[in-house]
Amino acid sequence: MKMKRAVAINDISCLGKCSLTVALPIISALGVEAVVLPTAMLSTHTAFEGFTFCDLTDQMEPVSRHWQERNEHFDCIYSGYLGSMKQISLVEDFIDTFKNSDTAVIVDPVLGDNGMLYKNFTVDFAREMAKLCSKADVITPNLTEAAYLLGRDYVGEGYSEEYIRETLRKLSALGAEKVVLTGVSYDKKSLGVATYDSASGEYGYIKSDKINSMFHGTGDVWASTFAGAFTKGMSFTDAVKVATEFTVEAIKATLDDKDEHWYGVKFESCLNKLTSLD
Ligand code: PXL
Repeated sequence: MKMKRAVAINDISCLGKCSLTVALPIISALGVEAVVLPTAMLSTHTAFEGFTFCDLTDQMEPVSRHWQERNEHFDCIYSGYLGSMKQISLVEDFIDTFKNSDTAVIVDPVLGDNGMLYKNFTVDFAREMAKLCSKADVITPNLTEAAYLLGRDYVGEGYSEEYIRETLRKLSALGAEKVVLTGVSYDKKSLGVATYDSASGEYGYIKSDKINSMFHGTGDVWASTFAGAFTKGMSFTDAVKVATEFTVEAIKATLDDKDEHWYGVKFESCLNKLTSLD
């Protein structure tokens, strides 16, 4: 049987367990060929002090031109952390070039967390990211990213189900058919992801236990698992479930070592859950 193929457009944080060092093993474990288009190389992710940053923007066009000459095909285009407005526009061009009727475009609009933008990101950058979201079939923001994409205040707790549904509809109005909002919690004990499929008008909420520890890179673990599972052919709802369960397992596997392993989750010990999926 022909293998499905996803291209992950993301940075490579050499140490730190996020972006491509997470996307590659997870997508591969799901039995999907993982192609990478690296946007930058950093010594670590940006939550470490003193990271190096090598911009790879000028490599993105020649790499995609070579693939275009070869008539390469992607079943999924999955973008994550992008370092500049120029890179956003290059990803838009990439989608215009490679998206076919059977290509799923998944944009994880990486902008920030806990109400704050990541280092070096601005409100203007978030506005450009919202434009990229209009080219996606599925977008996967957290609550912070949703606020910046929609240009409204961040509400981190105490919101109603109707507020979340309205947020999902507004996010979908940016242009993506399906929206996943991560990090949604209606009570102290649980945390989950809220979904909206504008084609069917269906809302969903996949709940899991709330773990009172913060780890970096869990958004990338979630989005990479979702991208791999969706590309593999799972339904939107099933791919959301697999991604949520896998991320929670990976967080639980890290709890015994949470101070030393603050920079990312130990997803490696859970990869067998993905390789065993049909
Ligand atoms: O996990 C998101 C992410 C991806 N890439 C880089 C980051 C971050 C979050 O801090 O710094 C370089």
